[in-house]
Amino acid sequence: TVRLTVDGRPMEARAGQTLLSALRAAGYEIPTLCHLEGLPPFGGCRLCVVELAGSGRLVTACTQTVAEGMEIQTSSPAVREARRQVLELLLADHPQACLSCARSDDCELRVLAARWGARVGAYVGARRKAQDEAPDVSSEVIVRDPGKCILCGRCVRVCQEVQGIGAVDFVGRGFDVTVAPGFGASLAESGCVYCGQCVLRCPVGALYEQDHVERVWQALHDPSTRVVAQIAPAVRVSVGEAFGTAPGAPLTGQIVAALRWLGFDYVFDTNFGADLTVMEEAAELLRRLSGTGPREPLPLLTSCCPAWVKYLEHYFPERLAHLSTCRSPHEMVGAVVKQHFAARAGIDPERLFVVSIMPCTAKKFEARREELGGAVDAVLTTREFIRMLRQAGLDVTRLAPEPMDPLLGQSTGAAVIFGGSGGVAQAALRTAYHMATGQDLTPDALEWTELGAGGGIRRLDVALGDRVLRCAIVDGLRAARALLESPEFERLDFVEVMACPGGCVGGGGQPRPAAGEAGSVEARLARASALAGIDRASPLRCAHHNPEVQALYAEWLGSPGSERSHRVLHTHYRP
Ligand code: HC1
Ligand code: SF4
Ligand code: SF4
Repeated sequence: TVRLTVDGRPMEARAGQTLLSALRAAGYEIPTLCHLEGLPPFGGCRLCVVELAGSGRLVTACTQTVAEGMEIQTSSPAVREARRQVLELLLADHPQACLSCARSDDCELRVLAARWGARVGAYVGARRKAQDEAPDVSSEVIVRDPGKCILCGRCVRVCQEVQGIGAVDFVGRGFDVTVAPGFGASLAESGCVYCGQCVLRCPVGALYEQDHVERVWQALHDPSTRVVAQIAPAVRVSVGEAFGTAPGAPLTGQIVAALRWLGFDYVFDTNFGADLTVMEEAAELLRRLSGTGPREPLPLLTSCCPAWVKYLEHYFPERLAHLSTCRSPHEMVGAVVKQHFAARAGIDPERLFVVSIMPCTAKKFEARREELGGAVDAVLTTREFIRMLRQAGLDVTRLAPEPMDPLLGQSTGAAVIFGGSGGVAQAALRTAYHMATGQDLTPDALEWTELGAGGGIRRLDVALGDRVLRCAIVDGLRAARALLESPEFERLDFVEVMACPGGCVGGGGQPRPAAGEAGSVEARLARASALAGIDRASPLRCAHHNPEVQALYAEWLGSPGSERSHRVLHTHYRP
C-alpha cells in the first residue's frame, strides 16, 4: 500500500497503480476523453491533469504512478484553468451543431465543456480540413462524421488493441489529420466488421449507428402492416440505465408493456430463438463428432455473432467450414414468424414487419444479408429503442410487467445467458449432453479455466459418454485471432466466439453507462451477472425443456437437424 494526500486528506492506493485509477477507485470523478478502461494509458487529451501540491506542476493522472508521500490537488485553480483551456481548444475545432447532433444526449465533450465553463469562440484559428468533409454513410451500419472527430484515438485503439483489426487509424498530419480507414477507403470498403466497439467508445458524435427509428415508426403507423418486435437477451438488463436504474436491473416484462404501448402487434422473445439455436447447434455438434468430413470439420465454431462471422469471412475464409450453419437466434425468430406464425395467424407474410431490438450494431448488417431472405426488416440498437421510448414519453421503469406473446414467447435460462460471454457454449453443452446421454447435467457444474494472462480465452473439458469434449470460450476478436493461429485450435471440438468484450452485454449498441467510459467494465459485469441470475432463477434451464420449442418441432419442424429445420433455420457463408 502507498499513502498519499489528496486535497489535504489522506488516501491509500495500491503500489504501481496510476493516479487515475486510484482516484477513481476512491470516488473522485476525474474527466478524460481519451482513456479506455482496461487498456494502457494514452495521455492524449490532458483533461485528467492534477497538481503536484506545492510545486505548481501539472501531471496527467492517467500516466502518473502513485508514490509514497505524494501530495496532489484535484481542483486547484491551475487544474481548473488547464482543463478549461483543453476544452476551449477542442471547441475551437468542433462544429457548434449540438442542438441536432445524434449524440447530444450523452456527448462527453458537451457535458465536460459545460461543467468546466469552457467558452465557445475562446480560440479562433485555422480549422482542420475534416470539418468540411461529408459524413461517410457507405456502410449499412456505422456513420463516420469526421467533422465532429476530436482525435481522442479511442476508436483507433479499441479497434486495434481490443479487436486486433485496425480498420480505422490516424491519417494525415497537421491540419489534414483525421481518423479514417486507410488508403482513402470508405468504411464499407475497409476491413471493419461492424462490431460497433468504436461507436460505443466515441465520446462525441463522430461515430454513430445508421438510424432505423424512423422506418419503425412508419411501419407502426401503417394500418396495413402488422409489426412484430423481438428483444435480445442483453437488452432487458440495460434499457433501464437510461431511466435511472443501476446496470443489470432486469426489465423484461416492462419492455414488453412498453412495446405494446408503442403499437407493436406482437411481442416475441429472441430468447425463444436462442433455445431453438441451441437445439440445432447441439445436434450439429453431435453430428460432427460422430464422423467429420472436410466439409464439417471440428472444432465447431458458434455463428450467432455477426461481427465474428464477418471477421471469419474477411480474414480467415479457409476456416469457414468450421462455422456452425445455424442462423443466429433473432434470424431464426424472423424466419419462423414469416414462414410459420404468419400462416397460422392468417397474415400475409408480406404485410409482416419484424423489428429486432438488439445490443448490437452488426445485426443491422446481418439482417441485410441476402441469404437470410429478409426475415428481419429493421434492427434497433438498445440506444435507438431508448430514443423511441423517449419520443413516446414512456418511462419503461414505471410500467406494469406484461408477458410475451405465445408461440415464440417462452424461453429457458439457457437462452438468456446467450447475452454474456460463455453463455452460448454453456447453453449448447447442456442440451448436447442430454442428446448424447439422455441425462441432464447440473448447469452450475461447468467450470471454465482462464487461459493465459487476461487473454480472453477460457477452456473446459466435458465428458460426453466415453468421449471428452474439448471446449473454449473466446471474448473479443484479438483473442479469436490468437486462437485461430495457435496449434491448440485443431485440438478443440467446440468454440464460442463473441466479438464484443464480455459478449453482447458489452455490445456496440448498448447504452453508454451513466458514469461514462469509467463505468463501462462495471456495467458490463453487472448486466452479465443479472442474466446469470435470471438463468439460476428459471424453472427451466435447458433449451430442450422449452415447451414452445418442443411444440414447434412436433407440429412443424420435425426434429433438430431435419430437412425443414435446415431450410428455415440454417444458412451458408461467403468468402
Ligand atoms: Fe446477442 Fe444473440 S446473444 S447475438 O449478443 O445469439 O445482439 O443479447 O440477441 O441473435 O439470443 C445480440 C444479445 C442476441 C442473437 C441471442
Ligand atoms: Fe473497428 Fe469494430 Fe469500429 Fe469496425 S466497428 S472500425 S471493426 S471497432
Ligand atoms: Fe453483436 Fe453481440 Fe457480436 Fe457484439 S458480441 S457484435 S453485440 S452479436
